[in-house]
Amino acid sequence: MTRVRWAALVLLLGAVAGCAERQAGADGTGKTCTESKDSGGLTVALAYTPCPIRGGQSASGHITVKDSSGAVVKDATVKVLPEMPSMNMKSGEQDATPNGDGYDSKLVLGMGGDWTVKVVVTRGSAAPAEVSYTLSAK
Ligand SMILES: [Cu+2]
Repeated sequence: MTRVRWAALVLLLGAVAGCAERQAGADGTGKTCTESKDSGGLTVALAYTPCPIRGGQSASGHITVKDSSGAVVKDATVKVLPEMPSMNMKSGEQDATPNGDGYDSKLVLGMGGDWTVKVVVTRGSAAPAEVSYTLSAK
């Protein structure tokens, strides 16, 4: 490849990267939505950013768990399991990491469309509590 072609390629790649950054800023990536569900005496809230989630991109999730008295549960094991029922499709399972008042997890919805995001909360030897959220990826 000649020097001129390399220069053109570098310019082209720079233009593509710049475009992606502008789009990320313009479509409100900072917006967070929260949904809450009850199961097995626990209230499990899922906050996710951006809202709506973009199909094929990694979003961030933060899960908080409260017991029936409203106390924050920080000693649970939390798993996140996204599925796309219409296509019998599953995305990568995530183990959420304890952080502050809850648990952090990536949320990777592999494509645009309706997803069921199952969150399984296990405490000690108790039966796991399971909640599902319906999230639409754009
Ligand atoms: Cu799919």
